[in-house]
Amino acid sequence: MNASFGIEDEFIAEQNQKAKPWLAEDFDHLAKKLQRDNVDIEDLVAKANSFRVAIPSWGVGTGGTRFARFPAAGEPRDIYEKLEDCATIFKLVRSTPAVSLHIPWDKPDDAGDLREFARQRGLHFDAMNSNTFQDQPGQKHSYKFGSLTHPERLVREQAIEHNIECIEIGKALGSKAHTVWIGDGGNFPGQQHIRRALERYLESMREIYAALPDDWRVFIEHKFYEPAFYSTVINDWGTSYYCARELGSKAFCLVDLGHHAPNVNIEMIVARLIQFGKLAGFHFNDSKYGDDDLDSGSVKPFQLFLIFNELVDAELKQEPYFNPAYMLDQSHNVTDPIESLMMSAAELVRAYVQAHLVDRQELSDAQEKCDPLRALATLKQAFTTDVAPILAVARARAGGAIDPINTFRASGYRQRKAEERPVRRGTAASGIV
Ligand code: RM4
Ligand code: MN
Ligand code: MN
Repeated sequence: MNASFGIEDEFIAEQNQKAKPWLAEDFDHLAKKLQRDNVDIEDLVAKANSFRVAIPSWGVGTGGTRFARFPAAGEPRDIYEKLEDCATIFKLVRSTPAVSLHIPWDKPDDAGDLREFARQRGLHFDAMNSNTFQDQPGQKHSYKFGSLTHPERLVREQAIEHNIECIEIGKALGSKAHTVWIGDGGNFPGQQHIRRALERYLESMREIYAALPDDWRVFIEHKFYEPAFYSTVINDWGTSYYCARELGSKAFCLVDLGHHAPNVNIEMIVARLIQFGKLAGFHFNDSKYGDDDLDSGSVKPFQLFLIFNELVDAELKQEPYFNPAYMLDQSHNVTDPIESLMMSAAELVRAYVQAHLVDRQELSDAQEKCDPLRALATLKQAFTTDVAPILAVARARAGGAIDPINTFRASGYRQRKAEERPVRRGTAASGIV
């Protein structure tokens, strides 16, 4: 590959220089304020620095709705260019060293070469993702009426094979988990025998499970509707939990925030899965109506905080089997994907740090003494604390940008990529379509 433009460390340092004086002022002020409650700001900086969230390869391309996709200049055209963009995000925000691949969208010709390309940029590979919700050119059997639960054995076998291939590729890339989301279900009442479809799912998943290396986990991702608009096979966390239990100790339940009906209490689902030792992790995004794939924290930041409140509570109590994998899963239709992903990563760190600010003793006392007002006030106290200086200091100390979005814009990265990446005719869209 020809030399390609990258944002230099010196450029980031130069940009940071401009923001340093006011950041120091805000940081000192916040440190004093927190000190009054016996909170050491340095502990929170350390927490911010320890937080990690994976970037989905498909998130760095422009997404689309079922009406249209508006491609932007300088979008990545293949997995190497996607990794370049992921490396840029990592450089600026420092909390995103892992990338999650979707197969066959990102199927590498040479997994060893891809792994090395990632390693040179400080990146590694998070969970693999299979795709049996679309047909690929040249594919023998269609997934129009399902994949792992299709009535025909041959279709199910093809879908199982594909998942096993994802695991094989993942092994070569150093991944340790495989996520299965299927679109299987029915669009009409009566289309599918509801119980039989779930039996077939389990039968197929057992074969995939058997192909997992000992140190791998498999993540079951539920979703209440779409593309099946009447009945979806893995429609909720209860079904997911049942399947994970049936499969065994390497199977866990993954929570994609957008895969729930509006107003569902997702933090409760999270708490339940933690309690049952089956929480796989997350696909973070936000939504107003359904699987909107909006940027994390853009619509319901308080919900995000309450989810992290459960996660931090479990972290501090060292709950067994608690090892959640964090990933973003968003579709960027009207924003620059790199900017959206950076802002979303920061929103997660914000929620994580704020959740660490919750006075757990105070909360527990309020709960035990049946004082709901005090309990809510304790949560609100943490949620309304502006921890932005902590996030910025954490990023800057790790070599990242104090202001990632403006540093990115000032670098001219996207314009440079528009020159380096002219549209290749006939190439598929790189985001979700
Ligand atoms: C699905 C689901 C999966 C993701 C695809 C692209 O709705 O969220 O996690 O792999 O979209
Ligand atoms: Mn998802
Ligand atoms: Mn989704």
